[in-house]
This record gives sequence, C-alpha cells and structure tokens, in this order.
Amino acid sequence: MAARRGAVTEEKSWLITGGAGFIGSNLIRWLLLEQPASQAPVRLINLDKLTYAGNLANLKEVETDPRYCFVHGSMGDKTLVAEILRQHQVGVLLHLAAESHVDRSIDEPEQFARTNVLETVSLLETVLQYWKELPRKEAQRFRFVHVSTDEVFGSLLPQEEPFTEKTPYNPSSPYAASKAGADHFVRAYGRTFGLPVVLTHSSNNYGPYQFPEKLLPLTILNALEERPLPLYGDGLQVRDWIYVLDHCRALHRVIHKGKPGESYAIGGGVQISNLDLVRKVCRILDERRPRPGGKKHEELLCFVADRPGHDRRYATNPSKIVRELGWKPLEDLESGLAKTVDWYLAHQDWCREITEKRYARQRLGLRASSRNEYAG
Ligand code: NAD
Ligand code: TDX
Repeated sequence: MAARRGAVTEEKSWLITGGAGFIGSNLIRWLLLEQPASQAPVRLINLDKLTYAGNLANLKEVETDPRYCFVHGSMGDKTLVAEILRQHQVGVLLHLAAESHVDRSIDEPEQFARTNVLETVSLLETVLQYWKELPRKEAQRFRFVHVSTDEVFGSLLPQEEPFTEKTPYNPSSPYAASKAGADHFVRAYGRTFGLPVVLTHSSNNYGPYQFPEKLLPLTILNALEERPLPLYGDGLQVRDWIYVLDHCRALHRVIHKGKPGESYAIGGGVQISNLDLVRKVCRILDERRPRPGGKKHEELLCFVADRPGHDRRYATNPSKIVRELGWKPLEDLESGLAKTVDWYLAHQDWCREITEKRYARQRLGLRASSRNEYAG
C-alpha cells in the first residue's frame, strides 16, 4: 500500500474504545462512510464491552467494511488491550469508553469510579508499555486522545464567562467527578511518562443513535407515545448543545492536529434552557406527527423532582480549537434538531429494541435526594 500523507494516519491503525455507544458509533460511521480514504484510518478497531449503552445495531452499515474490526471486551483487560495494540500496530487511541449518564452515576457512583477512573488508568498503563517499545518516530506520532466533558468544570453562574481550557475543575455529580479523575490521570501519564496525550472537553451532544435515557431522545420517544415529558426542577437549567457529527469533526481535527499535553474545549455555541429545547422538539413533532384533536405536544410537558446536585448552567467557549485547529460547528440547532427528530421517527425498531429490552424509561438518579438538603 502506498504511504499516505498526514502524520498520524500513516499506515497505522486507530483503536476506538466505546465505539458501540452514541458518539463512538457516529464517529466510526462518519469516518468510514463519509471521509475520503486519505482522511480515514487504514484500519479501525472498536473495543467495546457492550454494556447496556453499547449497541452493535448502531454499526450495521460498516460491519463488513474490510477496514473495520470489532472486539468485544473491556478496556480494563490488559492482556486483551496489549494484544490489540501490538497485533494491529495502533498509532492512535481515541478513548470514549465510559459510563456516561449523570442520573445513573447518582445511583451507582462506584461503578463510575471503576469504569471511568480505574479502567482508564489500566488502559493508560497498558498503552504506556506498548508506546515505550515503539520506534522513536512512531512513538512521537502516537496519540492518546481522551474524550472528556465540560461537566468537569461544574456549574456556571448567569454572569460567568463560558468554560475554557483554563477553567478550574469543580465537578458536581459522581459522573463528572469520575471524568475529572480520568482527566487527571491522563495528564499525569503525559507529564510523568511523556505519553503523547490530548484531552477534549465537549458540551452536550445530540443526534441519531443517542440512548433514550438522555433528555432529547427521551422527549421524542415519550411524545410519540403521548407520555409525559419530564423536566427536572423548573426546567430552566442551561446546556450548550452540539450536533454529534460536529463533535466527530472536532475529534478528527484533534487526532490530526492536536498538540500533545494540550486540551481543547468543544462547544456548539448554542445555549438554551431545557424547557425551551423541549418546546422546540414539541413544535417539530407538531409538524411531523400532529396529535389527534389538534392538541399540542407541549401539553405533555411536566415538571418533576429535580436531579440532586443539578448543575444550573453550562456554556463552552471553543475559540482555541477554532483558532488553532481550524474547526467550527456546521450544524445549527434548528436543522440539527429536525434531523434528529426525523431519525428517531424513521428508526422506531431501534428504539423499540431498547425500550423493551434495555431501558423502560423509568426515572433514574433520585437515590440521593431525600438526604441532601443542598439538592434541588
Ligand atoms: P455511551 O454511554 O453512549 O457509550 C459508552 C460506550 O462505552 C458504550 O458502548 C459502552 O458499552 C462502552 N463501555 C463502557 N465501559 C466499557 C469498558 N470498560 N470497556 C469498553 N467499553 C466500555 O456514551 P457517549 O454519549 O457515546 O459518550 C462517549 C464518551 O464521550 C464518554 O467518555 C463521555 O463521557 C464523553 N462525552 C459525552 C458527551 C455527550 O453529550 N454524550 C459529551 C461530552 C463527553
Ligand atoms: O428526563 C430528563 N429531564 C430533564 O430535565 C432528563 C433525562 C434530563 N433532564 C435535564 C438534565 C440536564 O439539565 O436535561 C439536561 C440534559 O440531561 P442529560 O441528557 O441527562 O445530559 P447531561 O446530564 O447534561 O449530560 C450529558 O452531557 C454531557 C451527557 O449525558 C454526558 O455524558 C456529557 O458529558
């Protein structure tokens, strides 16, 4: 095969952890189906444990692609990871695998510490041993990209500036604390051992294939069945939303151009309250699937007990990645939401498999509320 231009893709495989989840599967499909060969990896290995959130149905369109290889297993399995790294001569590791849902982290904090912190350390340790044995040039080109979140920075007051890479860590939920812990270990492996690590802090993603425990898909599926649309507390919490493919494009830039030791904040630039966001979804559904008798979907809105420790406001300033890596989001909220709603309408079987076998849309994450006088 002819050598290809571009430092990190050259003849090396990419290993993606957690590639059967929401962001990972969007990224894998985008890389293999939409990118020119010169921009895609020669070989892409997806290592996923297939927890409740991992779903191989997300990857049907690429499963026979000769460049793609799925490995069922845990990032914490050192023997397995070492074998993958050596066998496939991995040059880029994109680390997405995690427990990702804040409400579940309230119910099961220890599971989040095990997966997000301890298994990330285990992964780092295995990667370090492999990296140390690489020839010098390959070791320099190697990248460990850790996909973190803006939630590690905690909640912003209304007058505060959006998060940047310099914002101090101040996590609120066990999920955010576990991601912060992982971030610190990733940086420590960079500073102490020289592993070429890069970190990203993305805001809230939305789009196709998102598991219906998250606000947007839950709203769409409930609305289609005329079930209540739960808003936590007063619904005025603000999130910064990014269309998942914009996040994928950003990660691609980071893999190719990100500097070791640096971190990049990634935000869609759209800050909106949960209430206004859900109303927008309702209006799209009113057009696409009018309710009987001319009723509006918005009438299904209901305010329920708040999430304990609920962060009031996130906003993320992506000017570093815009300036230094030439990235910008391409999707605006209106078009992104319309595409997302249309995708869920067209993939009812995918939804049904989940709601019947994996998650029946029950409320999660209320375990702490009765004893926490600070929680909403
Ligand atoms: P997800 O829950 O949809 O997917 C996580 C995937 O990780 C699943 O496929 C699961 O099976 C896999 N996994 C879990 N434990 C594993 C293990 N030990 N070994 C291998 N695989 C394992 O999550 P997502 O929304 O796609 O998020 C992916 C990453 O991006 C996470 O690290 C999350 O913290 C981060 N992130 C997500 C968002 C968002 O809005 N969804 C925003 C910023 C950052
Ligand atoms: O039923 C609901 N009602 C509601 O009001 C649900 C599920 C959520 N919410 C609120 C809580 C949040 O303010 O909506 C907002 C979004 O909630 P989630 O979809 O659970 O996302 P969030 O907690 O913001 O975290 C997400 O974005 C950052 C991802 O789950 C994380 O993995 C990512 O790091």
